[in-house]
Amino acid sequence: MKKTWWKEAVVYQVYWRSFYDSDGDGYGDLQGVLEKLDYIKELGIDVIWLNPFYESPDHDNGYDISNYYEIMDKAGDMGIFKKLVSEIHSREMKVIMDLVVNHTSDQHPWFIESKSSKDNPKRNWYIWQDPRNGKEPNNWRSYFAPSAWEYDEKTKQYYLHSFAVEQPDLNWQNPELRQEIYSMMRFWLDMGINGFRMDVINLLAKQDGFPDAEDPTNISYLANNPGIHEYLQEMNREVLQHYDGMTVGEIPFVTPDEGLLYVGEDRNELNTLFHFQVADEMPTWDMLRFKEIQNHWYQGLKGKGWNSQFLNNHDHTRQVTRYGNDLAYRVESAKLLATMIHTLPGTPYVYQGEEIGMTGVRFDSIDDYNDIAMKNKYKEEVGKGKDPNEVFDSLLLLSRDNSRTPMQWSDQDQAGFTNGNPWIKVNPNYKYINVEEALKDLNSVFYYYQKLITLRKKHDVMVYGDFTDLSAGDGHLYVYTRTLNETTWLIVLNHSNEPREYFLQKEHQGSKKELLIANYDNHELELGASIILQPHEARIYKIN
Ligand code: TEU
Repeated sequence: MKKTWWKEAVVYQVYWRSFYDSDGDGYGDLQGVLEKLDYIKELGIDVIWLNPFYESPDHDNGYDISNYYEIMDKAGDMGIFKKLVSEIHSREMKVIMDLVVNHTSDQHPWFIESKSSKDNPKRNWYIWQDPRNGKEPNNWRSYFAPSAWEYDEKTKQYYLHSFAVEQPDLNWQNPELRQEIYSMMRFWLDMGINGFRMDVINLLAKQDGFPDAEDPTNISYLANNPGIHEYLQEMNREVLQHYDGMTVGEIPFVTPDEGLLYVGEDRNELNTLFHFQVADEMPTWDMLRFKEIQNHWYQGLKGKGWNSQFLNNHDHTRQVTRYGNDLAYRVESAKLLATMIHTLPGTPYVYQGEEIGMTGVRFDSIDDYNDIAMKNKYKEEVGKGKDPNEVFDSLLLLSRDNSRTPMQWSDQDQAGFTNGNPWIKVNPNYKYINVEEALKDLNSVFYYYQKLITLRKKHDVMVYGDFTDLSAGDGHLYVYTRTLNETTWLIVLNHSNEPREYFLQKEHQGSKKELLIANYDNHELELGASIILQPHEARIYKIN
């Protein structure tokens, strides 16, 4: 495959409001990111992805934008942002921003105008429909609300919102709106940013005629609708192809075949994508399903398009809690998951705190939570008469706040995140899981990530090597090779709480091998017929 910087890169996601608070208001901020750039650089990161910091009433933590050209006070201001970009660049890193253009805030002046009357010139910038039999235009649900439609008393129509009521969907059929978005993208690219993570970008096109869904609870009808590829190709022609940026589309409800339509190298749309098959289909770890998903995507994109690898982000519970063992084997398991993500085909993402093995959280009451998705769901279910405690318990594992608690810098007050009152409580385990500890301990998760990232920089096989799964059918061991020209790496992972034996293929036995990295103190270089792996043990061998 064609070599490009974004295939070779490791991306670090900074959820800035929980990263580092430089001014004591309880929110992380851009100045805070700036102050921690050396830390990110030390890890070996190439690209920083910043979650949205545009002006916003902040109902959905910045994903409800009221002005695309300004920066919200909590985050800082344009001067600080420019300085941040230049400091990132001077450390030879790149920065990508969130692009949120499926919807705006209901406080965006465009929507205020659109809502003001049926003949307002901006009416058609959003999606308005007449009631059907005095009710919603159809039975669609939204991500965050029981209906995707909200009634406006004044103009007696409903508007569409795929997310919260406060996040009306833009009407991409309108060419004027599209041009306005393209100018906005140029504005930020011209300022020197290196690309975009594109929020739910496959939701831009809507189903013609707004038909009822057969199963309204399966909201995949919101995604991948006719017209989407024309929009993205136009966006590419008008904006993206004029910059050497990277684009990663957030693309839920997509199969590898459909995914290729977004990221195929001959398609002129996006560079790479996040699909959510793992997140959506695996509430907890399922080795067989995971292998199947990886194989599918590898086969589907092979030689034609590029994938991303991640197990968590600001919407999904921290990986060591959801998919590993955050108690008895927290450190081993955090390292195993890292080994896997950094050696599977695609660009790896590190979500802040993952590199020190931060875990999910369990607060006592719904009042300690902030996540609009969780809170709306709680209200909806309790409203139906369900037992509040049961509803609360059922929402804990997947609450988005699991990954949004403040970054744990030290064992000081508020984990060293802020001098003030943090906007969301810190995870009480900061006393022993924190950056200061990690940097003192040569066996820490942090240094393991650093080593993995260094390997990626030295060895093309980790980026471009062909992938072969050698462990089909095994529910605990994941063993695969990456091969590029004469070089072959063998990756051996025991994703379980018990020791397990792996029987090597004939051609991998014998002669001395190079052990490139391992998460147990172990130097077994002679590979016999089998190896015994400890719980959550991970090793990478160079076998050729
Ligand atoms: O998330 C969209 C979203 O809900 C998916 O990422 C979801 O996690 C996926 O479909 C798997 O189930 C994005 C942002 O990341 C999120 O924080 C925002 O709330 C949302 O869009 C609305 O902008």
